[in-house]
Amino acid sequence: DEKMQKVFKLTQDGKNKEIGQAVQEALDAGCDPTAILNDAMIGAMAVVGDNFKKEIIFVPQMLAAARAMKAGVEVLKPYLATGEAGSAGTIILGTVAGDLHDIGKNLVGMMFESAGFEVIDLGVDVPIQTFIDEVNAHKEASIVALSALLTTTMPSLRDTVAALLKQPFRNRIKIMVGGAPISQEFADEIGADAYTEDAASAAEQAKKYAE
Ligand code: B1M
Repeated sequence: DEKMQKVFKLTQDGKNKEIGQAVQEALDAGCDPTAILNDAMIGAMAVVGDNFKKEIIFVPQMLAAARAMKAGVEVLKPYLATGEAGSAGTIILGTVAGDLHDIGKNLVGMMFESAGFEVIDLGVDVPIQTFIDEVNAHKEASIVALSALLTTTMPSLRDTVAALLKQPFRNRIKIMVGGAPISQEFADEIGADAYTEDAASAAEQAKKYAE
């Protein structure tokens, strides 16, 4: 579809000024919001990642694509997040130390909110101690959700989970992990309670914990 193609291209080319309107046009034309997100925007990011690996593009272009994706998601957000915010519980969310990627984490946060959770988003490059302090500060929190996007920050995810498991609050929280290089096998190995592949299934899992 032409409208979807445009969103794809503007994400890939990092056109953060134009993308909002293109997303709106796709929505107005009846394109499915989830398809716009998955096929057009995340699809474009996969191409961007590929081109980066092949050294066709470099960090600045990757960053521009990320900005465009964020601008596009802002327009999509009301169409994706349908649930009522509030009462399902509180989730502490962040990208682990050493890792600056936040688009996937933000989508996970959005889906949690949409599933009725209060989300405390600690951002990116979050030190282990910050996670511990925030869980202590929020007695109502029942889930800690950790994102890691680099093979080089998988050890950081491992260390964060290990530190959380040692805390007195361990029995009060479930530890959820995810991100492109993470697998069920790795999650099991490091002792996380749950691994999910994408934002929607992360929210499904959190809902199961909240039941
Ligand atoms: Co980076 N980067 N990056 N990058 N970047 C990748 C990840 C890479 C695969 C590109 C590539 O080489 N093909 C590669 C990693 C390779 C590896 O690990 N071996 C890479 C690299 C190498 C780097 C740098 C080292 C580059 C450099 O400086 N030389 C550097 C590292 C910086 C750091 O973190 N310390 C770097 C920097 C950057 C930017 C800052 C420029 C930018 C990020 C901007 C930002 O996030 N604000 C960036 C980007 C944009 C990418 C790619 C192109 C896109 C990432 C993205 O947003 N994808 C990426 C290539 C790719 O992904 N194909 C790449 C879309 C997003 C929706 O997907 O985050 O996977 P994702 O989230 C998914 C799932 O993983 C899951 O749900 C989401 C979908 O619903 N999920 C969870 C995520 N967290 C979850 C948590 C859960 C459950 C599910 O439960 C708690």
